Amino acid sequence: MTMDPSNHHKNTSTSRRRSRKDALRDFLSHFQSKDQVLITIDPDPDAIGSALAVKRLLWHRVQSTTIGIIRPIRRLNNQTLARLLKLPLVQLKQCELSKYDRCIVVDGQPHHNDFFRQFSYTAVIDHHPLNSPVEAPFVDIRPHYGATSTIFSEYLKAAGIKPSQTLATAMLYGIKTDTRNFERHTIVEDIEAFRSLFNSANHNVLRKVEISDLSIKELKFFHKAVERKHVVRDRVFVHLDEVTSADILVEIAEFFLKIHDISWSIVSGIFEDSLIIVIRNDGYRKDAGKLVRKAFGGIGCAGGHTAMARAEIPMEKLIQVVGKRSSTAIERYIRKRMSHTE
Ligand SMILES: [Mn+2]
Repeated sequence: MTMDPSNHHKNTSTSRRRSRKDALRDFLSHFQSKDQVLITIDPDPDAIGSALAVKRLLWHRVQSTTIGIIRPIRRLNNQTLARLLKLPLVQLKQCELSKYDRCIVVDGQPHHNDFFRQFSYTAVIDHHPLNSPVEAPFVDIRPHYGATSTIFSEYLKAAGIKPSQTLATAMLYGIKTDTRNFERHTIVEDIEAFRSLFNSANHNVLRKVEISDLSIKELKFFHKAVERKHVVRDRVFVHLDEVTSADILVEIAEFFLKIHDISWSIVSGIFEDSLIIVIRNDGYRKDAGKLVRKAFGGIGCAGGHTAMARAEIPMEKLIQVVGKRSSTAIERYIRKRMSHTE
């Protein structure tokens, strides 16, 4: 950071630093050396990074800290993060909750879900909007922050702690995911936290985590997609029949956009008795949302933004229009609708 020589800046930054130290002291004052502390999280990257930061802040200050996740980790990227960094995350069991003396929730608030609601929290540290009042001995909620990990990078700084590689990597990934690589809701504090964590993080792990969004089972859909694709000028169309999740359609739609002269990718499949059509384009002078509403808005629900859109049509309705449930008929229908509304 550049130094501003003016006194005004000096004063504000000094007072801010002092108040952060006060906040840290206040936070720590709620814990005693005999405490067994439970940190509860809904395990997304920002919550994981924040919980690890709490664990570090309370290290050697309390008897034990446990990071309890309220559900199994679903996203493959996050599973990869936990596996590569060997993160100490514990799936919480109802019967074991009574042994903890103090509970903390980070990157969430007590009323956010039924699991959190059962605890009487000692501390709540979060960045989500404050829609209903939060009562706890220590509350630090900053809705203007892009990530809770950013708040914790300030606590670590106030405590004079240099984060370990594992901690820095998890917090950096938390900030990157919550701000979608600074494409949304980012303030200068998030960028400053990113900068201060950057050199301590393991960028090889981070890269592997960020690209790990496929399972080996899903490869068969890629195989099918490559075999079945229809290229019409700068558009790729693929219909995949039954799929095991709608996410695979998104992954395949994004995959085809990697082809340098393809501008549109239109990938469809049947999931839970609806036809789902996922559309991606290069985002230049195009409007996927408008196109999809025109093409399919009359028969199903359709919407999106300039570069990404999606339509869902109940199979019952689709068959009324298409006549039969065959792949070729469905595919031809989608292609026709998409070209009529150019
Ligand atoms: Mn968050």
